[in-house]
Amino acid sequence: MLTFYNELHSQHRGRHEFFRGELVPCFEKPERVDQVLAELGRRGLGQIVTPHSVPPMTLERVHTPRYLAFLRNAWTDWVALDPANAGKDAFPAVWPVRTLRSDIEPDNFCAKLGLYSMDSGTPITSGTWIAAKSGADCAVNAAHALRLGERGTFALTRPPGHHAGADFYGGYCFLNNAALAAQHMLDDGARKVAILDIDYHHGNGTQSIFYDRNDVLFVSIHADPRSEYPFYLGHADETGHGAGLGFNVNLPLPHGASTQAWFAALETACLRLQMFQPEALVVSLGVDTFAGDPLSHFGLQSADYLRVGERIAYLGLPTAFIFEGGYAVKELGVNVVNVLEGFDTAL
Ligand code: SP5
Ligand code: ZN
Repeated sequence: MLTFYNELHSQHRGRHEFFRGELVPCFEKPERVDQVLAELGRRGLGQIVTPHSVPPMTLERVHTPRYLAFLRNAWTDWVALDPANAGKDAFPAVWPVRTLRSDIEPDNFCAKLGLYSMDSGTPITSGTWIAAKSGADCAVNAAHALRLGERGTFALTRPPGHHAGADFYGGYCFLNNAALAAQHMLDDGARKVAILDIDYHHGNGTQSIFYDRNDVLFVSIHADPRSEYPFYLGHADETGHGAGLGFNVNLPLPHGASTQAWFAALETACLRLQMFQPEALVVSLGVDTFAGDPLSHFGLQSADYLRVGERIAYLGLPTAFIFEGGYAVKELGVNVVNVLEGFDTAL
């Protein structure tokens, strides 16, 4: 396993997120990646390298220019509202739902925050842009290494990416690392790429980015959005649109689903991936399916993650793992590295 490590991840350091009427400490914190890096070192799972930066144009293959401009300037604009904002995270407080217009970008920065976001749980901080941009570099590097012949690569980065759409952030995500990885391989000559999203939460951003396309198959196993974030996308009847019809597969599981049910869904996912015959696979690797996760209600145990990696390896595809969610910080290293080791040692 060749790991690309985004050492600038810690530049994104949110203080709080809104939860039920109050500000609570962020679940998505730098210690998450620190734990995985430490465990990778202990287990000696192969080289850990620093990614090269990719041209800014690469981001525009997935995200809109006006969203990227917003995100790049967000912190400066936030502090320009009031110098005292330098000590506070930026949060939206107003959103252009349904009959309100989102085609005109307001001048007011607070209004921009709402235009480009989907929740109040995702703080923008002074280093958010640099962490997210270098994270995107990290994911694209992991994808490119597959094109150069690597069998398995890992993008160790945060903030995560799979909730971020072409022009919005949310769910702790700003740039869609998995989508950028898949798009990069297509731009480099791959004809078909698949994305398997095994984070506890539905990858609404990734789904929406590829929803009308047949060159990317998106398959996701996640908690039923009726009861879990992101709530407004991720149902089984979302199968794609236009040319993309049949190229989106959602496998939602009920609140508290058993580990057996989860692995049965993984089997279904793998069959669909195999039928698609992609040239490469991107895995949105969230381990918030862990029994001890503070946000989630599935029951996977640490040892189960070895089987997850093993099953993915049996697909026989060049695979880039992209780190997403997982908030049981103490066990995070073991759970993530178990997936990678299961992949490496299979066959
Ligand atoms: C990448 C990723 O896993 N994003 C998840 C975003 C979930 N945001 C909603 C979190 C709600 C916080 N709930 C606190 C429950 C405390 N028991
Ligand atoms: Zn998640």
